[in-house]
Amino acid sequence: DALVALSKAMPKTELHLHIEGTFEPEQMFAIAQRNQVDLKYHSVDALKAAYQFTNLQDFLDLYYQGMSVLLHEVDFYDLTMAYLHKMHSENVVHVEIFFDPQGHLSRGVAFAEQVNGIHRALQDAKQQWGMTFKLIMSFLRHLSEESAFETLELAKPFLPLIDGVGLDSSEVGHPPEKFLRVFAACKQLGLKVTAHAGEEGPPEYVWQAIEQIGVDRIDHGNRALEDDKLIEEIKKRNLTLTVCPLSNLKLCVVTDMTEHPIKKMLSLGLQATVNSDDPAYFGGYMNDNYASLIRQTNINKEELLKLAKNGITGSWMDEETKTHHL
Ligand code: ES4
Ligand code: ZN
Repeated sequence: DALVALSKAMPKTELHLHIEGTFEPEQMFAIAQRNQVDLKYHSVDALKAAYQFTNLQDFLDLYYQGMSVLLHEVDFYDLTMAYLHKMHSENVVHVEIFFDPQGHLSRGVAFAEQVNGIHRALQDAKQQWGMTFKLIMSFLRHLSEESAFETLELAKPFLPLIDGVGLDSSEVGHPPEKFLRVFAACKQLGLKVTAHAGEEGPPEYVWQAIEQIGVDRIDHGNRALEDDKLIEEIKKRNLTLTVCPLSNLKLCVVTDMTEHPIKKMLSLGLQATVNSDDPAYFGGYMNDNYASLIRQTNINKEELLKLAKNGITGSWMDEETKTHHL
């Protein structure tokens, strides 16, 4: 209908996207073959059939298996370019993408191979289409803070290519405060900071991300809605929430899209945005996320435009670039 058409046509940003989560089964098998790596699943259909998750960990187990075929710079380039090509076709004008260096370092893939491949694709997309970007390295929270510090040390020669740091993977049992010192070190280096919080974890983890880490935004943040004081704090600090509707549905953070709280977030005055998280695993890219919200919630035109605008104001673009995109 008309709103879906509008959502497709409007310029959009992606602020919450794991590049390893854009690995489509067809490309995964092609790169596996090229690199002579064995996948546990033996066909595209068998792999796709496994994409049924009841929680975050179910998904993460498959996500780490999938990324295990990425070995060389060109693999990271091809993965990123395929994603950026799709996003250009969906009128996405700016992307801020996460990568998980520890998920590759543990397999002997050097930091340089990862970051150079991803960054070269981002530069090519900027050159070809004027698509702007930020690159965010994410620490795996199920690993130790010491491992995060080691990763930061390996990243140091590449800091000109990296804009910020994030915190992802298994949330419950791994609160933000576990990474207090490494995030302080990142800030000292001038990096922007975000963290997944309140996806499965309690409001307390969102408080920690804000008060102890001092995040510049919050990834997900759904469970912040359980705490009125926390809602006020997020508003006071003008923190953007990078909300991921189809992800929330696939990982059972919401039971049905009709129950998705994004309208509630907007009505509370929270700066919510729409993002795709791990689109190859969750059943859709940017436009699919908007279409699903439009069809399943009674979101209106003003809310739609506000979500897209929040994606620009909540991004880490400089002010001049924001003005250019607004
Ligand atoms: C993730 Cl949806 C989600 N949550 C936490 N960590 C992640 N890594 C990749 N996708
Ligand atoms: Zn995520």
